[in-house]
Amino acid sequence: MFTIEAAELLVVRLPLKFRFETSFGVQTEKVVPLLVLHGGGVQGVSEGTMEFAPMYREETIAGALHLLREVFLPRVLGRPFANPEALHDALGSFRGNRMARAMVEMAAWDLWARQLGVPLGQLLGGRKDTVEVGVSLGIQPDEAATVDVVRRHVEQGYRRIKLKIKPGWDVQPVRAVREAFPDIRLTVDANSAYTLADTGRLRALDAFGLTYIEQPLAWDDLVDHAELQGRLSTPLCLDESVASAQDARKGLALGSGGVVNVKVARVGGHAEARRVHDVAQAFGAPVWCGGMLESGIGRAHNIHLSTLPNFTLPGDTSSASRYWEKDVIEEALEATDGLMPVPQGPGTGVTLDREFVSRVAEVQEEFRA
Ligand code: OSB
Ligand code: MG
Repeated sequence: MFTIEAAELLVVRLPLKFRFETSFGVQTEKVVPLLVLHGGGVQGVSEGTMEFAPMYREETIAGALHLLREVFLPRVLGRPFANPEALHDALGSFRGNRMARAMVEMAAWDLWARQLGVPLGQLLGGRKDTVEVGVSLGIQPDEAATVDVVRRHVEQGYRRIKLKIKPGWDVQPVRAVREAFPDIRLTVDANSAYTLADTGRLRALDAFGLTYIEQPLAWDDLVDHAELQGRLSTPLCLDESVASAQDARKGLALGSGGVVNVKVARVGGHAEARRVHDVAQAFGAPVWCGGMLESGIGRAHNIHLSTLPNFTLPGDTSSASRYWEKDVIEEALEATDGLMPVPQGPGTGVTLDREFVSRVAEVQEEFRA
């Protein structure tokens, strides 16, 4: 049993060290909502991965703050729960808004794991000490810059390179990178920028030995992805269009793809992420852990989730120092030779840098049972 005695909602703004261009547009900073839950003398912390505008999925930071303040926190504060899954069920009657609900669920997993004195990954059923990681590289100004940024990350040992693509920026950069690096594990991510009318362009990518093509079609589509998959030899990987284990089952049963990108917050938290992992495993489909440019808090959650056995492809959880001059946690989360060590100790094993966070926070609110 655990009871959430108090909660803190914090919002910090972090400048990104690189310009991140995708088919959505350009990103140069990250607004990070953090939730701290207190209970039994310890605290659990989570990060929201929704954004200012509903570009990736439908959720927004403003919407999440409203729901946490007015709906979700009042529902869970002061109530005893047998485990984080019971807390998840208490929020289960609400529709959508999985990233906002995941903030409560993920912080509860961290709190619960700390109360039990067990690393989060172990509590979820994971067994690894390190997890394999790759990088997600934004759209570059030209082919030379693309090959250059790939070279720098290959030299750092990342186990997979993912290139962001969009119509008009796809075959050329992929060909240039494949010619320069014939043997690397290479993938592309379109963030829903194509339609079935682009089938010819996407088929041209079959020539480059990509491990998968991530989310080429609409964010809420499974049917057209199945049609496209029938016309391509490269496996499709579903990201945006899997919000639950049921979505994963439907997508894999329809043949909408052969690989699933699991983002813990997108599907509503660790319990549902584990169910997505299990469904994919039953279909013989590998999964990998996606990223949303997280601060150290979300990054640590991703690393622990990635210790489950069917995470057999490298994830997007690259070194925190790629993203931030100053992270919100005290520990460094750094990959060596493409291997990210799983933080040791109870829960996520990372510690909020309170001094830094209270200095830069734009929102700092407390809630009591
Ligand atoms: O589609 O995987 C995506 C970042 C923001 C929104 C969507 C995506 C991404 C990334 C970056 O690819 C992954 C990372 O480095 O965290
Ligand atoms: Mg993606």
